[in-house]
Amino acid sequence: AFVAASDAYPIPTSPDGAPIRFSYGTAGFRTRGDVLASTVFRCGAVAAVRSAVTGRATGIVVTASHNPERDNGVKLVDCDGGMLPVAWERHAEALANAPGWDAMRAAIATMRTPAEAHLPKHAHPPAHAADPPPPHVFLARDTRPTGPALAAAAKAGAEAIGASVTDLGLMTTPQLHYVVYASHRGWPSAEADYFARLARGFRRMVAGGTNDDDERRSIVVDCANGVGAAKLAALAEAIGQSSSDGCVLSMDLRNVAGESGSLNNSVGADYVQKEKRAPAHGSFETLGPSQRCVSVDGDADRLVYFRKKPDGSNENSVELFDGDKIAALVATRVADLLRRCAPLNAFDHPPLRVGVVQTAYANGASTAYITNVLGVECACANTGVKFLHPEAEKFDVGVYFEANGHGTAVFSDATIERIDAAIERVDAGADGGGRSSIEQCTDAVAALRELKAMTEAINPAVGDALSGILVVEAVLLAKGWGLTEWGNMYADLPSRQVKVTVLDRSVISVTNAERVAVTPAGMQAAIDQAVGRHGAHARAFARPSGTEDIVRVYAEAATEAGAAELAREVCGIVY
Ligand code: NG1
Ligand code: ZN
Repeated sequence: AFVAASDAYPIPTSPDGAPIRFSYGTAGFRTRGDVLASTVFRCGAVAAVRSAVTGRATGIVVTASHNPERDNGVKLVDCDGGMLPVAWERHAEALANAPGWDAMRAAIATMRTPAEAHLPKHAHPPAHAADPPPPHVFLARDTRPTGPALAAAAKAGAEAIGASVTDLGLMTTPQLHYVVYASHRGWPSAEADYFARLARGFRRMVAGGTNDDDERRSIVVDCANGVGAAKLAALAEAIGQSSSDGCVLSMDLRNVAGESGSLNNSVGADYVQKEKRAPAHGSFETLGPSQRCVSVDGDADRLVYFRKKPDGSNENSVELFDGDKIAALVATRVADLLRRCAPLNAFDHPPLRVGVVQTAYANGASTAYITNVLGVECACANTGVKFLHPEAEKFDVGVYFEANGHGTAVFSDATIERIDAAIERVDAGADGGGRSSIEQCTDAVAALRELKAMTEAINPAVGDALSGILVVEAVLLAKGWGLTEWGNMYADLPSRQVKVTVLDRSVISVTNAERVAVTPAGMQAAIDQAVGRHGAHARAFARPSGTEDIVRVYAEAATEAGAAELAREVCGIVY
């Protein structure tokens, strides 16, 4: 049925008549929306086959995240709510490019071989292995104009394989991940359950806190004219923004209109982080330097905070609080809370391992802060959430963020069980010494409850701008911090990120979390020499992008001039 239905979704051709080739990049297939129907139809089939193989529901999101509005893309969500196994990216690519019926049948047959199952670590076995449930796929899309037609293609592809499809309409990427994650665990997984969970976690994190200061309470949110706008409005409602008493956070949503062509257009987290400028729309130029602002991207899986530079040298240049700063803030709070929990003796045997996972793009000052000041382990992974998330899962509590603002905190199942068990003991007054000793531990109990609340406010499946905002706001409120105090954690080293266009970026191969070039011969030695000339704090690397046909050069140094000069030198070496 599938191969027959595929005739309605032919592979498009480029102007020279050759079929367009589609590749699965850092985050799925992504290109111009008007050529994607065949790919999305076939991805519907991949999601359905993946569901059949795992015996669990999978997910598919039609989105191109921070890309321009004319683009679209498709991200596949594995049955545990995480990313598709890397081996299956190749299967998806084989099916997307299969030239005819036989090639399609062969690609699907390969996916179905038991050796290719790659079941996720936490996958529960199908309830009735001998009589597996019919495949089931959750589907969502962002606000792009090509979204409805492409979502219909995804649905057709999955149904042609025999899957039932739950079309959730407009959703952020992390919402869809959460739906699949929750359904896998047998939890309520409707959109309302997602909002309720986040809001409950947030309210409990800030329990007892008050915020009478209007300026401290309000944040201005740049929604990138994307799907995050409507969802943030719903979230604001869920945390009780409109109720008059007890409101501790009020969100002023900007760039919500979603007029044609406005998505990610000089707005959104990617723009703000890369340009270090306030969004060009939404009247940000009228805000003062004390106003806390946050930008999300087109599918609301990234967030960066910012404020106007107090010196006002350029009216739109901003002080950025990027993914590194968010990770440092969250890790600090987790470490604080665990320290305060110590009198409860809940996490000593064995001690909880807390870690932060970064990529090579993390500012060196953040790595130094986490390691030397916070005393928390810091690991470095390859670029892309599919590499960071599994690294974070190696810790009991793993905080991971890419510098661009994509990340979350992962509490292992065992850690959550230990937190729950400790809360049960506290509630039963059964902490060895009995009720009186527990009452002596008021602060420890408050810390324990806040830790539990944080596990609820955070999206456990994947990085999520909505839950990220709640967690950052709750931590700032609890610490009594504004952006100045947050910024004082550490000062970023001056850095530059530059794109270099080369004939063939694949000649560059890298190792050691992408920080060292293996090929072409001599390139790394030349980079080392350049770095050596720039003294203490200098660091640089070059790697081929996984989402664009370019090489990314990154350099940092003790001074702005040094970083710029080092970046220029490394670009010269690459070129
Ligand atoms: P590439 O193009 O592979 O560097 C970019 C981002 C990643 C990640 C992916 C997916 C940088 C340096 N790289 O990957 O962090 O977000 O896109 O969207 O920002
Ligand atoms: Zn995104």
